[in-house]
Amino acid sequence: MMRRELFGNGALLKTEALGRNAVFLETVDSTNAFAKRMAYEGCPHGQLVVSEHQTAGRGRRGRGWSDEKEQSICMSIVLRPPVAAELAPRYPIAAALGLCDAFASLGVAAKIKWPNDLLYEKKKLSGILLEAGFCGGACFFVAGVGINVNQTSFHGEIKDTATSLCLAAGKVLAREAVLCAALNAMEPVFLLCETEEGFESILARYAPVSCTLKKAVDVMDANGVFRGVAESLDGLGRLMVRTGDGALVTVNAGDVSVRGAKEEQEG
Ligand code: BTX
Repeated sequence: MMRRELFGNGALLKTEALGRNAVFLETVDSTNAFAKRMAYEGCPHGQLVVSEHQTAGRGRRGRGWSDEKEQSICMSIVLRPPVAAELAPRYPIAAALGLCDAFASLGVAAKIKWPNDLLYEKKKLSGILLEAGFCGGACFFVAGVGINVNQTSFHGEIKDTATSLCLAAGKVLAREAVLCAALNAMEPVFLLCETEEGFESILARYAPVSCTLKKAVDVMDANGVFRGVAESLDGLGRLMVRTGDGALVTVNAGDVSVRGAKEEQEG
């Protein structure tokens, strides 16, 4: 079990709001579902829900997320920023950048596969699921984060596509330290989402750690697959893809899967 006393005693957690109210669970269906229920009941900005295990961990677009008890981090954070719901797509981009900073501080140079997968040597270390809701006339977001921390092997469909911080860093990591590093790094990046200039500064930092931008990509939407070059992100974090006939197509994270054109990893 993660040691709660190591987490919130001020030694590791440096945030103003993220994680200052925290629920630690043994097992839950999904921390995102639990956090959403707390958000509807009025929990504060920054509320954290952590579980040792999820029985129905959710990925994007109906996919699942698996964990290994006591080896992973499954967490969700309730955000109540003073922004319109339309800005929601900025938040998974910000979360990915914050996690990338956190992993770098732990000695792991991860890359971000748009919109929000953290990869190490092309294998998935971490995934983010951003969900939004409305309550009391204001929107809230739930940022769900799954991190493979100390797993040394994976099974089933992710056997060859997943990795962990432990495998990448070559050592076992204290999950409390990883959790606090993640919260410490995400908080300032979430704040930057509130202004245009702030989000521009996120994009400037995102580009060098992206393994999608400037690459050929296959975009799969409801109508099929098209190929192009991932040129940039727009002010909402949507991917701008230049197709072979010169058109610039805006790609929404919720609608498509993007894959490196050389049949790399799907996400
Ligand atoms: P995603 O849809 O980008 O990725 C899901 C896909 O990733 C799965 O279909 C599977 O192929 C692969 N996968 C599943 N589990 C793992 C894993 N542990 N490591 C590597 N690859 C995996 C990414 O969705 C968003 C995941 C968010 C998970 C967090 S955990 C806390 C919170 N609660 C919740 O229910 N979801 C979020």
